[in-house]
Amino acid sequence: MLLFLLPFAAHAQTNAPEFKQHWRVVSVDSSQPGEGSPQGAIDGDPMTYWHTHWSNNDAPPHPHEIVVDMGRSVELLGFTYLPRQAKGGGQPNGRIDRYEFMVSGDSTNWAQAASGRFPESGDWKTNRFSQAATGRYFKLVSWSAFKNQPFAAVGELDVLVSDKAAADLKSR
Ligand SMILES: [Ca+2]
Repeated sequence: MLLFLLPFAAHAQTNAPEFKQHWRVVSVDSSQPGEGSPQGAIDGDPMTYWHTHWSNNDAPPHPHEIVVDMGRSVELLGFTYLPRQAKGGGQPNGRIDRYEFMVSGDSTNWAQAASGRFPESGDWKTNRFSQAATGRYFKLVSWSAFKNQPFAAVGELDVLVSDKAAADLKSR
C-alpha cells in the first residue's frame, strides 16, 4: 500500500487557489482576440484556454510561449499541462507536441527545467523535473503542435512542489 501512496505524497500538486490566485500572465507571443485570452491558461477552469492567433489564415508559426509570474519564488519539482478540451463541440486544436519549460528568478535570465514531447491526447500531462528548479517565473515554449498545426493552446498550467512547500503556500 505504501508503495502506491508514496509517489503522491512526495509530489503534491499545488492546485491551491490560495497560491494560484496570485499568478498572472506576464506575456504571450500571440493570442486570438475574443477566444484565446492568455488568462485562460491559469484561471483554474479546464474549459477556458489561451490560444495563439488563428483567424484570417494568418496564424504565426511556432515557437509560441507563455510567461507566468507566480508572485513569489518557489522550488518547483515539475509542472502539469492540460491541452485545450474538445468537449461541447470544441476543437482539439493547438495541442502542444514538442515543448520546453523554463524557470527564472527575474523573467530575464532563464534556465531550462525540462524539454520533450507530450503524448497526443486531451489529458493532463505531468512532467517531473530531473532536478528541482527554483524561481518566481516560468515559461512554457511550444516548438510544435500535433497535426502540424501552427497554433498552440493551453487549457491550464500548474506546478508541482513538495508537500512542505504546498502547506506553506496554503498557510499564507
Ligand atoms: Ca483554463
